[in-house]
Amino acid sequence: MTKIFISCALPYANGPCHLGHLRSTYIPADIYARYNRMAGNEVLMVCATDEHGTPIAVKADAEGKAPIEVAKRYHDMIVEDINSCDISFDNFARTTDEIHYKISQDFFKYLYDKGLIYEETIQQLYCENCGKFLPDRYVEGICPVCGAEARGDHCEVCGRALDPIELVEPKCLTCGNTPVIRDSTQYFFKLSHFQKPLEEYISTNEYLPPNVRNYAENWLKEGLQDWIMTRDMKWGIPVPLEGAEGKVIYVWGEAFIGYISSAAAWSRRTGIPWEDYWNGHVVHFIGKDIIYHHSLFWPAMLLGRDCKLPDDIFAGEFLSLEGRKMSTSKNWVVWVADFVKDFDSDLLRYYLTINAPLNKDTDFSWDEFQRRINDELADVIGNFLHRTFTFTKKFFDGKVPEYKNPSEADLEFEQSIKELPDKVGDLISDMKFREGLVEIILTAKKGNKYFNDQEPWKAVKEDMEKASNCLYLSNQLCKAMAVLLKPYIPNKADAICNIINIPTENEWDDAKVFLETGHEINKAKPLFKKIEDKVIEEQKGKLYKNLEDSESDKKESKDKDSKDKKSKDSKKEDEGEKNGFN
Ligand code: B3M
Ligand code: ZN
Repeated sequence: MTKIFISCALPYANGPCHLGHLRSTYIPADIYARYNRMAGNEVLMVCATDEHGTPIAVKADAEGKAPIEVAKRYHDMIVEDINSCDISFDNFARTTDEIHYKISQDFFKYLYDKGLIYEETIQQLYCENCGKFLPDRYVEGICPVCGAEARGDHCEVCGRALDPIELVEPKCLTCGNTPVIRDSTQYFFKLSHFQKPLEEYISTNEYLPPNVRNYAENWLKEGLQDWIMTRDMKWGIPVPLEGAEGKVIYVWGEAFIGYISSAAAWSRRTGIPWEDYWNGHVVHFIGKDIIYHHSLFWPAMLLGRDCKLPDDIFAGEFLSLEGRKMSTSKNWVVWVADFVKDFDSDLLRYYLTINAPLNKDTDFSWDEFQRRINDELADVIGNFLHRTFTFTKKFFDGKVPEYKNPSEADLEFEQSIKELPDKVGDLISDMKFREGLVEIILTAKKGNKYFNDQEPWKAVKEDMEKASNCLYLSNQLCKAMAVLLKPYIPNKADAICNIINIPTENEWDDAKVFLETGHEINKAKPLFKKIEDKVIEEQKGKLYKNLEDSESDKKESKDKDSKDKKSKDSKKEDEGEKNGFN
């Protein structure tokens, strides 16, 4: 038995969840967690909302609200989204929880006392109109590398991380004025100090997947620079040092600690020490855009804090939508809350898993979603279950029949059923979630072929033993699937268990135990309905309408801006005339 610590990247509390979040982190982490629990390992799976930093502060300013109000609103939405998809976190916390402040400040202090954090005075952008420094997203301008419009900390077009001071034509996001440069004292983390141990960590860690290793190796080749760990802003965790009033810890300097503070809150509640899990096997599930942070910055912080490093960092690649990059600002996105209004969340879990392995970028398309649900879930799995159950009811009084004198075909099919649990389990352990699901579908396909070949509808009249064997084995595959599908589609798996009349909580190896002859099953109901074309057309219609609406909203606000500007300019001209300046 192993203890496993699983975390998912902490979502910023500035918007609800969309399909991208689910695909890259929550669903794979949940499959892994559920499987491991069933396989007898002890799992602690945690997450929290990331509530500091400019993403939330800027949103709050725009709404004229306090950041904590905005964070709370989105925290609640995110929790609902996550629950609606049955993601089985043991604890889901907030980085504004008191325990998180305490652990983060202690962590900072520890690094500072060890000489791993030092002070330096640097130049930063300051808005004289707003009377504040402009960290990260508080400033916009032109990317010095690619010339696109960029935010202070990041250019979405070329993907580069930026220092706001590098921006060409910087403008204060709040008031639009051009900022000035001012000196400010900040605290830096000696990341450069960890070059060698990180090289060692990345090159010797047998679990790291190739995408994480490759990215990390490239950055290590460029050489690590020290990291600025603080910001001049109000919203955040105060720097716990004398003379650092008005400064907060940079959001990326404390967000990771959310993994630990969420686990510590769980320990408080349960009395079980989270450290035992951290000292077991630690897996972080993240999106690929934050590989840098997790493969280098976080391990360096942990090394500085004299802690064990994560064993595995699993980074899901991107999900696009109908062939275009997802964008929340353009409303080119499918929100989880909208999806679950119209469909069972298991369909989403199924599609986002089967669609592509996680180490490949992939696309969500409504047509492809419909095709996979109809052709695979309904026609392959649903059909096999339904024909087995209805046939058993009709010809065997709802009882699992006898198995005697198996034929060659029976033995071969029996073998496939018996091998399935280990095959799928090994693949999931190996983070090959899609491949595990493919094995289940292929076996169900085999089941359908076997059923067709045995022709039990004829055999009940001519060769009862053949019909019995066929239904005996078919029920065994249904049972195995009820157990093995649980990590993937937990609701549907429970519904199958209910029809088969077995408990819904199973161990993985229960899939290997055959139902006894005479075991009574319940009445079948159709589990997977086909999705009609008109339903898909409606979804596509909504999506494109959202895009149009957001484009026309933008146009309106642009027109309004330029009108405002014109009226300001003409006002200035008026004043000029009055004062006789022209
Ligand atoms: N809050 C979200 C992101 O950049 C960020 C993750 C923090 S994980 C410690 O995807
Ligand atoms: Zn300003």
